[in-house]
Amino acid sequence: MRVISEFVTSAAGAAGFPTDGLPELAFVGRSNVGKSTLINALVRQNLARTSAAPGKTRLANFYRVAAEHRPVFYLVDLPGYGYARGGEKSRDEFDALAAEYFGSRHGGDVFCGVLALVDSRHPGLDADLRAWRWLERLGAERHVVATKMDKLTQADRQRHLRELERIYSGPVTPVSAETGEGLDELWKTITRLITRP
Ligand SMILES: Nc1nc2c(ncn2[C@@H]2O[C@H](COP(=O)(O)OP(=O)(O)O)[C@@H](O)[C@H]2O)c(=O)[nH]1
Ligand SMILES: [Mg+2]
Repeated sequence: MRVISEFVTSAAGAAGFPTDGLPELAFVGRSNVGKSTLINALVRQNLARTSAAPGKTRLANFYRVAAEHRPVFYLVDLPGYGYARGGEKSRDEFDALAAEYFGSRHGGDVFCGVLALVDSRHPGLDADLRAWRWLERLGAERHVVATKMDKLTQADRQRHLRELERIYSGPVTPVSAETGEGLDELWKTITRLITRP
């Protein structure tokens, strides 16, 4: 599959969000869960800035993506939530910008789906569940992605995936940006999420 992607803009608030009405796919998850790395793996390009030090993305970054047989859409890299050492500040930044982002998208003209990323090593974290419920109240189309599967032992893989599917009451897509596991499967889900029913 051919994928063409480009950085479009960074926005600190609604005034900076794109206005051309393309569908959007937002990446939501804790700082350091692997949002930017997964974006790069999906588009096979070094598009999003990644960092070993959590809590670096303070803005919503928009990337325009044209992939074969799919509508052109924006990938949206939102700030991570729940980075303890950043304290309340980074949580507030996620909350404020995410609320503004989803507020402007929900019920508006822009069609927006969400990938909720959770670390496969830590199923059922409070911060992840809070974000998941919050997205539910918004009525957003959501799908759970378990990141960093390469870090799990064979025994933990099945155990953690079953646990995640129980907690989130539905299918979870296991991925690894390191090995490429699950990326083709995830592209199928993305196509569904960015296509208006
Ligand atoms: N082993 C492994 N490390 C990963 C994977 N995805 C991300 N990472 C690492 O996790 C750290 C945080 O990734 P990043 O994409 O910046 O997280 P973000 O804060 O959610 O955008 C970086 O050191 C990445 O190299 C993965 O699939 N496997
Ligand atoms: Mg990031």
